[in-house]
Amino acid sequence: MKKTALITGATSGIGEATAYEFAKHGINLILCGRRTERLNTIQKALERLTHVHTLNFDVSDRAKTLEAIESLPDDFKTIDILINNAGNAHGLDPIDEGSLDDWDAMMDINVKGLLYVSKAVIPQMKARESGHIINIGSSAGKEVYPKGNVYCASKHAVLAITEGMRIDLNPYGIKVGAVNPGLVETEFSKVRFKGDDIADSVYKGFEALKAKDIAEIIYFAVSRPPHVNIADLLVFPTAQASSTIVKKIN
Ligand code: NDP
Ligand code: 8X3
Repeated sequence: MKKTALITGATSGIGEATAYEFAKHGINLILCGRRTERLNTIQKALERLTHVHTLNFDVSDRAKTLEAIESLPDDFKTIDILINNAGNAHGLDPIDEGSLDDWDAMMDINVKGLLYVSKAVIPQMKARESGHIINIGSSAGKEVYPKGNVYCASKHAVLAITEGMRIDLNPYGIKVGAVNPGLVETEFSKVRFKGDDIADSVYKGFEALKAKDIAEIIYFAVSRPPHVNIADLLVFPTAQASSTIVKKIN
């Protein structure tokens, strides 16, 4: 029987690459994001490989999130795999200089958005006593770096929520794990630096991870046998040793 996965943040980067990887393996897809045009383009590309449904909503909008997931047609109502991926960093500033809007965005999207989506999906997994949730954390969820303050806090929260989910959902046989990447070359830096020139320099001088590298790891995690749960993975590019140590060539 084909499985169905709901992926948040499927319009670019890691989420989009995971959609392609899952489609290759015949997993039915519910693709979520705010950019409708991109959702439509990806749906068109992947419909040749699998069944695809799109949901256009902002994860930080509680009512819209619950409404969107509630609106799923019968064919897509049973969600076997949830990939909580939507999120971004907004800004990189010392704690006293950070923008309140950036802080709100990171906590509302990376933390509360993940909770809202999970709240909408978990009851059916619990009722079926099966399901798999993968939260996309970050190396920033394991280590705080200069000026990373609130982004790091949001990703530390993702890790704590992952552990909490794993404990609370353990009686129901639901797998819960986190994949925590280091530097991945996506639109992430463009969002963080709001299109500033600095965004282009983030991945210069070393080979960063590609979104596909993480997508393949996510597929590996969801394709393990029923008794195996990959609980927590930290994935760096070879050039990276920690959040602040990256071997670069000029
Ligand atoms: P991208 O910017 O390429 O993708 C972010 C995705 O999140 C987009 O699809 C975007 O879709 C979606 N998204 C953002 N805000 C919202 C929102 N309010 N509501 C719904 N969807 C939203 O970045 P990445 O692929 O790199 O990031 C994916 C995840 O990986 C994030 O959680 C990020 O923190 C994490 N991560 C990234 C790393 C990196 O170096 N790139 C390293 C470690 C972790 P849309 O704009 O269409 O809504
Ligand atoms: C993304 C990795 O180091 O840019 O979560 O915070 S980092």
